[in-house]
Amino acid sequence: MSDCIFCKIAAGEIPSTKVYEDAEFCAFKDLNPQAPVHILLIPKKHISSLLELQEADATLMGKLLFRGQKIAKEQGLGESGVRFVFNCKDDAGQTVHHIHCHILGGARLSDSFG
Ligand code: DGP
Repeated sequence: MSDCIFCKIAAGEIPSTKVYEDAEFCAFKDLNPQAPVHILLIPKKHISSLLELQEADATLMGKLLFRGQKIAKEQGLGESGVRFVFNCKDDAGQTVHHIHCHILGGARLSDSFG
């Protein structure tokens, strides 16, 4: 999608600090970190949010979750703990409309969901 900032990051058109990349996914450090480790993991395919996911995307998203597990462990969060978050649409605070998994950890995180 031509005006999507995460598509541009995936394509290397906008700089980011990437921690992982392959043909289908990339992961990069959040510009505005909310925890000592805050990584965004995306599929390169443009999907607006989890709410727009199609049955045909199920394998892709299964692979994304498994990749998220690997990245979390590589970041040293495998024992201490990690939070995986998908914000979807306005009430959840989604600001970038390209599906992304927040990978958060490195400190005791707030219990708040509000
Ligand atoms: P969300 O609220 O779930 O849509 O989170 C979007 C996140 O994306 C937010 O934590 C900030 C981050 N972000 C926005 N623009 C950029 C960018 O250009 N580069 C990077 N690395 N992160 C960005």
